[in-house]
Amino acid sequence: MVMGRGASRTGPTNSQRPTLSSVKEVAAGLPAVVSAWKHGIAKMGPLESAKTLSRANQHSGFDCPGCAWPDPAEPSPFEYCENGAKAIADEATDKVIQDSFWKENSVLSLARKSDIWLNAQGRLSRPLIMERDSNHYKPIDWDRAFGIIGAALFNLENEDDAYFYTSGRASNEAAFLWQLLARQHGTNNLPDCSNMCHESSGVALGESIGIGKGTVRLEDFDHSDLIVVVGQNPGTNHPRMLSALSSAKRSGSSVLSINPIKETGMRGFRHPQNPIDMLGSGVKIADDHVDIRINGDMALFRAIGSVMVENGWVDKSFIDSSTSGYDSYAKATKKINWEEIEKATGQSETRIRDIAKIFSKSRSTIICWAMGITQHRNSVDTIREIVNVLLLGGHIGRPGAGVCPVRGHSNVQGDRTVGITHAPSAKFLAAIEKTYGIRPVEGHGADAVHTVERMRERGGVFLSLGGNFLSAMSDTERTAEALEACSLTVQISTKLNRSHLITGETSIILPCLGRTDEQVTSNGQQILSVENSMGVVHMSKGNKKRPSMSMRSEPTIIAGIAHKRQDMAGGAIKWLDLGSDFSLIREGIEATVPGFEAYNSRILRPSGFELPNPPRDNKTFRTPSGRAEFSSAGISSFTPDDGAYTMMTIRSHDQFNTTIYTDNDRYRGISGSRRIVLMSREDIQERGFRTGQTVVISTTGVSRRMESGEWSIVPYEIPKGCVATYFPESNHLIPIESYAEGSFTPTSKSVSVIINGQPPFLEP
Ligand SMILES: Nc1nc2c(c(=O)[nH]1)N[C@H]1C(S)=C(S)[C@@H](COP(=O)(O)OP(=O)(O)OC[C@H]3O[C@@H](n4cnc5c(=O)[nH]c(N)nc54)[C@H](O)[C@@H]3O)O[C@H]1N2
Ligand SMILES: Nc1nc2c(c(=O)[nH]1)N[C@H]1C(S)=C(S)[C@@H](COP(=O)(O)OP(=O)(O)OC[C@H]3O[C@@H](n4cnc5c(=O)[nH]c(N)nc54)[C@H](O)[C@@H]3O)O[C@H]1N2
Ligand SMILES: [Mo]
Repeated sequence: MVMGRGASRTGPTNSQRPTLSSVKEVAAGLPAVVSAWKHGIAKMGPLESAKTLSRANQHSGFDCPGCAWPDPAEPSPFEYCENGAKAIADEATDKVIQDSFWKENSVLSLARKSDIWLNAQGRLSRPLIMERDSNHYKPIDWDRAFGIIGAALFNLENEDDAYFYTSGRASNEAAFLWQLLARQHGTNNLPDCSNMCHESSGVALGESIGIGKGTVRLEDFDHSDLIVVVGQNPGTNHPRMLSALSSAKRSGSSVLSINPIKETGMRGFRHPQNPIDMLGSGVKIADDHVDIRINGDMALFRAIGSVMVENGWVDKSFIDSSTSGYDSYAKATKKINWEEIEKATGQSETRIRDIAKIFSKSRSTIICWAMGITQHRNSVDTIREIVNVLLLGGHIGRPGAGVCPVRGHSNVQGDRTVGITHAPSAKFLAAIEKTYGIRPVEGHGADAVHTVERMRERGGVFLSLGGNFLSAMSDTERTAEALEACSLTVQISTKLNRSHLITGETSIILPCLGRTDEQVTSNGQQILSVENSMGVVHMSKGNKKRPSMSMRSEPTIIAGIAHKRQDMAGGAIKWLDLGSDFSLIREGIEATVPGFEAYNSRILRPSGFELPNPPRDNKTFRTPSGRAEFSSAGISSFTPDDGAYTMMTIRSHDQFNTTIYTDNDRYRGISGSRRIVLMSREDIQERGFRTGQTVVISTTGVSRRMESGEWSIVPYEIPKGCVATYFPESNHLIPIESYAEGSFTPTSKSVSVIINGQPPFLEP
């Protein structure tokens, strides 16, 4: 076992100070159009930009890789947003990394480059290997690469020492083959980005309503009275959701925002394709904003529920006919202590009573949430509390109402549906056994947190279908040690990132085609499919000619690895057929996953097809009681250690997860640096800090030292005691042992940190 090549795990620290301007009041509008085109033209050229962007989210085009927001039944000719355009341009770039690059650059030297620089080198175009004791990647042919990987898997003494990571851009077809490879190999170790993302939503919704997904359709937005957006920044991360919100507002809906920060997208929106909007001052989005303290949400929703129960503002007939556990919940609501609620939420009793009144007046309420809710220790309880409030009013299975966890990666929901899970059901495994004649192992495999812990202890073989595990995962140091303890790490990727530089003894990179690329195999042109955040499965067809002939489709690559492994280990899955004719994969999905009847024909319908959703379709709840379950868990909220702050790690406007486009965050008025700490003016004054002053952030409550320097103080409207930094840089400060109870999602939004002025750096 080696302990790595000594490469930097976080890259250089940009010590440049940020330039500050005012926070923007209106999202999208002309600046967004200009920015979208700037990114497109710089990376694809004007003609290609026009051609490629015009196919985004169209019936016959590709699914935008930018997020999982659904497309309207009749998409507009410009069904993309500024940030979707950035994601598309980033993938569809003409720039390709040449072979000479790998001779000129060792991984040690590459690790000293910034994330922006790494990503800007262009598409990965050739299979590459970095052999043991070497510091350089060099080209290898596909067959040899597959052979090395197949043998490494076959030679493992313990099948459970293999880990199959998935990032949420993988199509249904790629994801299904990936889990099939893992199951045939003999493990359920399928960590995925969902473990760091909406896992808490899946767990909580499964317990409360019997399905780990949302229950609203896009049309429901226009039929709702009240839309609550909690712990989510749609202006940046789901910009097309602002069109849905502004349209809902025109139909008479009210929008309530609950967030420690009043994000620009929630302030105002100017639809970039609506000429009236573009001339005017934009639509005001949030009618009211609750500036909640970080992780005060469970207390807030319990208190709202308490006021509703107290006043009898509940839908008795729904509660009687469709739910279970109401009495103990009602009892719990009577026990709340307003002083504690006020402390946790930062909101007064009077204010919360007013908010409860808003809920009580609504006949159809939708609650949307994302990472601000899912990445805390008590996330599962918090989400169940959100559901409690909806159950009180009967807002499940009614038009214009329901739960809406807004997914991140464009196909993260589909990946789960088709079997990417470390906790497969016995029913699914039985179907796999019947269809493929293999005997999958039972029981839970490793999720992301357990993957890090186990690989760090025992090493193994780590294979990654997309993503950037090193930078995305919490505790960068421990994650690096885990990857470096492996005998082999394999990355199937489109672009260069830090996970290619912090590797196992041997490291292999396999360049794959992305969403925007035409998928051609030895069997001709193929189509792929994905599922959006609202359970609609549809086709995705890229049209760009591949920038290099040596790139392959993801399913072809997976099948290549699986075929070599099966050659040695035995088995009868027709891997090479599956890897060249994707309709055969869809037949396999149809045979093993409910809801995919006639997959190959239904996928050709212009707007795809909807998967069954029992709570939404007919108020059926597949819980043990057969009813929706109220939760009466004790109220909890995060309290930082003495003298410490609660830190949330969030996204800027110019990044897609670990892919950083620029150092700017236009809506928040910050440019030139990402190493910033948003802090309230009151805290700044109390501590005697100055704007732009450099500080050191240290995590408290861990036995080892977790410290990170060169962060600049930025005054911001954020509750006292709460601070914010950008992910992924701040992953350095999140301990691997800090995760959500029940879902094991790293607590990226509640970290206890102390912040101290940084002594001036003295040249030795
Ligand atoms: N352009 C772009 N689009 C993306 C992505 C991207 O990086 N860039 N990433 C994609 C992915 S994978 C995902 S999961 C989504 C992420 O989408 P978001 O969840 O919107 O992303 P974050 O930046 O993590 O924002 C979290 C929001 O929650 C708030 N928040 C933090 N803590 C709390 C809390 O305790 N309570 C409340 N009420 N609010 C809180 C923060 O202020 C912030 O507004 O976006 C997807 N879309
Ligand atoms: N501190 C903190 N940490 C977080 C979060 C946070 O809010 N705070 N958010 C978490 C969340 S919500 C998520 S989803 C994870 C994201 O975790 P990941 O999904 O692992 O990370 P990404 O940055 O989306 O992965 C980017 C890389 O994917 C590859 N890629 C892009 N497109 C394709 C494709 O089509 N095919 C293949 N094979 N590869 C492709 C490229 O090489 C690119 O460099 O991060 C999590 N980490
Ligand atoms: Mo995510």
